[in-house]
Amino acid sequence: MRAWQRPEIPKLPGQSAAPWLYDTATQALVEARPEAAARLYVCGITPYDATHLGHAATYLAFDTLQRVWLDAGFRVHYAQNVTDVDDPLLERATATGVDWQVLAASQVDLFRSDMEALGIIPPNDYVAVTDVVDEIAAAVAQLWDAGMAYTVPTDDSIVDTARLGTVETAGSDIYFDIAAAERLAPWTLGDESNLARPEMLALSAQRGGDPERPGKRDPLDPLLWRAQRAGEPFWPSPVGAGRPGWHIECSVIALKELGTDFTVQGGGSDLVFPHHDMSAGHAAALSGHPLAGVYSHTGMVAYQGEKMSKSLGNLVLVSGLRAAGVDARAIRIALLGQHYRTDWEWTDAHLDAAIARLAAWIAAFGVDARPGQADSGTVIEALRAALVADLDTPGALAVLDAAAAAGAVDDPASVALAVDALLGVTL
Ligand code: 5CA
Ligand code: ZN
Repeated sequence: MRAWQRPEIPKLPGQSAAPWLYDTATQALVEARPEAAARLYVCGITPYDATHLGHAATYLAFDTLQRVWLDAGFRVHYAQNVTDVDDPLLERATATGVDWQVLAASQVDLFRSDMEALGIIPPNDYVAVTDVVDEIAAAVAQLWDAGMAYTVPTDDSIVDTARLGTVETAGSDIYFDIAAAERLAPWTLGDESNLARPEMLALSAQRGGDPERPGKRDPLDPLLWRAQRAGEPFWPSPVGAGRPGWHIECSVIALKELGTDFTVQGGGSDLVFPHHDMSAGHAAALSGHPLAGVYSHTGMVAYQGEKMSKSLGNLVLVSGLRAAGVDARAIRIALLGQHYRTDWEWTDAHLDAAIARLAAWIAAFGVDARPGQADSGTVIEALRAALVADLDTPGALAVLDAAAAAGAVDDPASVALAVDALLGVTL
């Protein structure tokens, strides 16, 4: 699928070191040092109610990571999915009387235009789930053949019988067998999330799982393939007519585009469990290798006291701010003003502060800035040092604020170039 226009990223003299990132799996800072090319997967949107500032903050964090890798001299291979068929999207389409495909297409278009306006680096591979359903079904069949999947009968599916070995699916849903995968694959439940079972059960119920469903071997076993239901989209497949479960989509797309054991798997902290634990489990079961080396998660942006979320409807949309005439650079600076791993709450004060910052930086480093005595090279190195240390964007912004407040630098254009390359803000 088409992504969006890539921003110009100037090449700077000198270079960053490889970045250090907090890894959710090992709960430690680790050096995200790729061999030649960094391979990054970030979970993409479920296309409705896009693009709110929580989404934007998450994609901006991984944009910053890529800018540091590029500045450190690495190539970057970046893949992202679009969950363009899943329960919440279908529910929204039904509730609003809009065709689900029309809803998804319009929201992906809006997301693209927001990402482009914010100067976010696009993925090299932007993959819609509906474009890889055959590959996902083949992966489900592979898990079945390997003894890591089982059927759960349904009472409301439209029976389409496929034969899996000696078993007739007879309109059954197909689940991942966590216990079998733990025996057969290099993976253990909780490897990424480090959560205990009671927390897992609670989160599974909140985040698309079905721990209460009868007939499952383990309440936490996630759905791999949902058999066809009346009024729902479906695809004929070797595992029966139906549609993909959620976690398997990201495993299949990531393995297809990036291969195994890629550099960083990313997304918001709401995806740590079950989504990233399970996608890593599926990928290990399919490939015999770990999914990724580092599991990186962004904090949640709240608004009016709660996590900004489509289901609550407490949203500030990037497109809304843009339509109100807000400079996209100020939105970017407002988001960069928070560390990517902290949970924080958006208020208009963040935007006002960002607008003031942008003006001060333009005065100090923009085309009309007059050179002075302070050493620009020191400012650029301090900027790099902040970002290398777990993407400390508040630290990077403080470096620029201090330099702007202290009086003129000797080469304002070189600082402006670094702000453009590393923070994606053209002064
Ligand atoms: N399609 C799935 C991932 S496969 C999904 O979670 N889609 S989403 O549209 O709900 O979210 C898209 C991305 O934004 C995810 O990485 C998610 O973790 C992140 N995200 C969602 N809400 C927030 C928020 N309030 N703050 C920060 N990040 C968020
Ligand atoms: Zn995902």
